[in-house]
Amino acid sequence: MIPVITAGIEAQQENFDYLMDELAELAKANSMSVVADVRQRLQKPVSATYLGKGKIAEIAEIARETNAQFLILNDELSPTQIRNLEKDAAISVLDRTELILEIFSNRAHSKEAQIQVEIARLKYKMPRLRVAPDIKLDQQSASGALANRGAGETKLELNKRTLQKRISFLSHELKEIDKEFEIKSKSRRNSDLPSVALVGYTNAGKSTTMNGLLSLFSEDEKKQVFEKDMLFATLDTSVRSLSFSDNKKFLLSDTVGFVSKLPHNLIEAFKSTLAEVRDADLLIQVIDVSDPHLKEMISTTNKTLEELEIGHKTMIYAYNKADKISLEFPTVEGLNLTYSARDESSLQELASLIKKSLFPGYQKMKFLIPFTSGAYLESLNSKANVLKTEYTAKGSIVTAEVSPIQAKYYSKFSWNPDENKTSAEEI
Ligand SMILES: Nc1nc2c(ncn2[C@@H]2O[C@H](COP(=O)(O)OP(=O)(O)OP(=O)(O)O)[C@@H](O)[C@H]2O)c(=O)[nH]1
Ligand SMILES: [Mg+2]
Repeated sequence: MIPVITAGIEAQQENFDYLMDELAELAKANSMSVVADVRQRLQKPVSATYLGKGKIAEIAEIARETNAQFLILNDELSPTQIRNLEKDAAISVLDRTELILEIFSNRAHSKEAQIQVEIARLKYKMPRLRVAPDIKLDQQSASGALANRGAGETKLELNKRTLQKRISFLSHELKEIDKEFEIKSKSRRNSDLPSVALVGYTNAGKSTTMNGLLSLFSEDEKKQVFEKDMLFATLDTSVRSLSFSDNKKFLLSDTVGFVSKLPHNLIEAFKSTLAEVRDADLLIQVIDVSDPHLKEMISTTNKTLEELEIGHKTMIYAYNKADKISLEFPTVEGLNLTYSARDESSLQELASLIKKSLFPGYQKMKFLIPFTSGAYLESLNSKANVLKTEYTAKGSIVTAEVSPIQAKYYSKFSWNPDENKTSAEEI
């Protein structure tokens, strides 16, 4: 663990304590341990140095005493602020954005995630490029201060162009990968299966919930996704197809978690990964109910969804980890579920909430299918949830649960023994 100091300015900032606690968690996720947490109350950050003079001196002192390696700031700083702070406090400075980018970079395994993170890092770096004034970059023309500056600027231009080229190259690569994803997700969309996406704050238990649902529906261990007690365990989106025992199918996706002030470049870069969320028919927001900051976490998630331009969608609020505190579970109230992703009856409740939300308007109907229309009987058997089949002289009488579309499709066979017309019952 690398010793670090965290610091932040409380400038009419909402939830300041929460943000500072979160910053410490982010540092931990990056193998750093916080040896001191310095907070300053100011109207607004000092434009040249972010923190005030006194606080900087205090930090320099702490750094000397504790041997802290980095000073981590709670906001995104300007290049000048970072430079001045590093000089005055005599310690390397990282801002919140860089820290998040660093964690993402360490966690990225797939080619797509690696490219997305690298693009975000380069875009962060671009306006911060500078040429160290004491390095003579062009020995031949470094005869005077002005000449030196000119050479530096040229070098800077060159560096910028190199970065820009790399960003273009990576963006092109990403587009190629996305094309493959797009084909896959298009074929999924064409399959007409409704889709559900798990969203929420990082470490809330999305992947554990996904795995719980998967084991409820299938015994195939290979379908399971990675889950771990750490921030941003998941960076890639995984999609699985699930089928209820009555043949109703849907797609379930697990994706990257959110955190406050997620860098804008990172959100931009991850937009394609988050396409499954954008296209979902239903969102399940997983919340760690045992965390005292759950309200802030919900608002962080909702804000990030807004930033991703994910419009208003039906959302199940799934309050997870109820087993960690003395809360009764599972309990359901409308679209709110209190549960534990490690508890089977909880997962069954969640599955039935998903079913109710995804398949409204299903009805139980009776059909009389003449023997001459065997193909219809076959398709009913394979596509609908057939509850009962009776064979009579006139044909097969099938009782089945059907979707509104199916009800229309098979309507010419609908049969009611009493009135001889459609018999439908909401379920
Ligand atoms: N006690 C308890 N722990 C849980 C429960 N659900 C998940 N966890 C634990 O919480 C940690 C995080 O779970 P994940 O499923 O990886 O969380 P996530 O939301 O996918 O996190 P990221 O992928 O990092 O965004 C793991 O150690 C899980 O075992 C639960 O219901 N009860
Ligand atoms: Mg996960």
